[in-house]
Amino acid sequence: MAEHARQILEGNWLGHATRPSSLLYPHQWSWDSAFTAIGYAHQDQDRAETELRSLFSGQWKNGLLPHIVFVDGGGPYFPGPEVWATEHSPNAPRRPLTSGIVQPPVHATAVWQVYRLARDRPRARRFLHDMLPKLDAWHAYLHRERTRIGSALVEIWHPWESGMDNSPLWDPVLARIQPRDGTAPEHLRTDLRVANPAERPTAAEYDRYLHLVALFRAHAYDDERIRAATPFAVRDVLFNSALVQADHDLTAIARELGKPSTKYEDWARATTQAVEDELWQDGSYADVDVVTGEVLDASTWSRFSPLFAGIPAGDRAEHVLDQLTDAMVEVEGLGPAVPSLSRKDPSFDPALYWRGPVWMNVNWFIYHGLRRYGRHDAAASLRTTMIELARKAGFSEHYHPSTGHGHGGAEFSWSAALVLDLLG
Ligand code: 9YW
Repeated sequence: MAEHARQILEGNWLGHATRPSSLLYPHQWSWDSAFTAIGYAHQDQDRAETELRSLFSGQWKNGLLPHIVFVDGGGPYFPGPEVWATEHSPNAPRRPLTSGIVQPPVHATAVWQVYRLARDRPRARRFLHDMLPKLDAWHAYLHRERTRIGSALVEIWHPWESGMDNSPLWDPVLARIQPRDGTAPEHLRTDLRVANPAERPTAAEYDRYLHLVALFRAHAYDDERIRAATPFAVRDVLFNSALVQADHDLTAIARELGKPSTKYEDWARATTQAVEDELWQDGSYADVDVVTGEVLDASTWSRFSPLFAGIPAGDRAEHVLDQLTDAMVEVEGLGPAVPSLSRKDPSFDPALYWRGPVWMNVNWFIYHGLRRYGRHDAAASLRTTMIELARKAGFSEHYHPSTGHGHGGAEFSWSAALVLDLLG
C-alpha cells in the first residue's frame, strides 16, 4: 500500500514540486502541496521540505500565498497565467507565475509535521527557521487583508479559495452574480477534456468563477479595492478552522525556535472566539455571506471542521460529534466515511465533486478531529475505510459514498500522501 502511494507521488513529481494529478491539475496547488508534504514527511525529508519551499517561492510581497504556482512545461490548464495576469499587481512575483487567490491555510500545520518527523535534525531546524518568516507573512496577510472591522474572521472571495469549488454552500452567493466580464467558454476548459464533464462544475459555475477572476484582475489584485467590490465574500467555517489550527502550529514553531509567539496565540484565540460567536447558528456551524448577512446552511462536511482545530468545548462539542456520527455513510463492505455533503441535502449527488463524494482530505481532517476529542474507536474505523478505499479503488480524487468507486482525477497526490500519513 505504502509502496503504491509512493509510486503515485513519484509519478506526479515535477522535479521541485508535486502536481495534484497528471492531466487535470498539472501545476502546483497550494493546499495540495501542504497535504503532499505531510505524506512525504514520513518517508523523505528532502522532498517534503522542497515541496513547501517551492510553493512559497510563489509567495507575494504582501504575504499572499497563491493557490496555483505555475510550473514551466507543466501542461495545459485553464485558467492559465494569461488569464490571471498577475503582473497587474505590484505584489506578485515576476517568476514563478501564479494565480491571484488563496486556498485554506494548512501550511504551518504541514511545516510543523515535516519538522517533527525529520531525521536530519540540524537540517530540519534550518528549514523551520527559513519557513517562520514566510508563514508569518502569510498569516499576517490573512488576518490583515481578509478581515473587516468588527470581525476577526477571515473571508474568502472566490469558491476556489474554499478548496471546495462547487459546494452547494456557494449556490445562493453565485446566483446573485450575473457574469459579464469574464466567462469560461467550453472550448477553453481543459478539465472537460480530461475528466468526465458530469463530474465537474457546470458552465454556469465556471462563468461565475471567471467573472470573479476578471474583477480581481481589473482591481489589480488590490485587497482594499476587492474587499469593497467583491460580490463573493464569505466567512467560511473550514477556512477559519484551518487557520486556527495553523496559528496554533505557528505558535509551536515560534516557541521551538525561541522566537516571540504571542501574536500567533492572540490570532488563534481571537479567531476561535469569532468562530464560536459568529459561525454557530441554530445548533450547527455554518458559513456567513458577508454581503447579505445570510447564513449559508447547506449540510456540508465542513460543519465538522472546527473539531480539527479543537474549537468547540463542552456540550457544543458533544452536539457536533453527534451530528458527525449522524452524517457518516457506510461505504459498501468497507466501513464508515464522511461524505462531502449529507445524503439528506437536496443537492446531494454521489459522483459530483464537492456535492456528495467521499474525499481523503475531508476524512483526514475528521480523523484528526475525532482523535482530538478522544473518539479513538470512531477515528480508527475512519482510518480503516480510507485505507481500504485506496486499496480497492486506487488513489482517486474522490469516491462514490456507497460503492466506493473512484471518481474524478486518477492517481491523485493528496489521496496518496494522506494515506501515507495514516499508515504512519
Ligand atoms: C479546480 C487541485 C484542486 C484542489 C481543490 C479542488 C480543485 C481546482 O482541484 O480545484 O479546478 O479548480 O476543488 O480543492 O486544490 O487538486
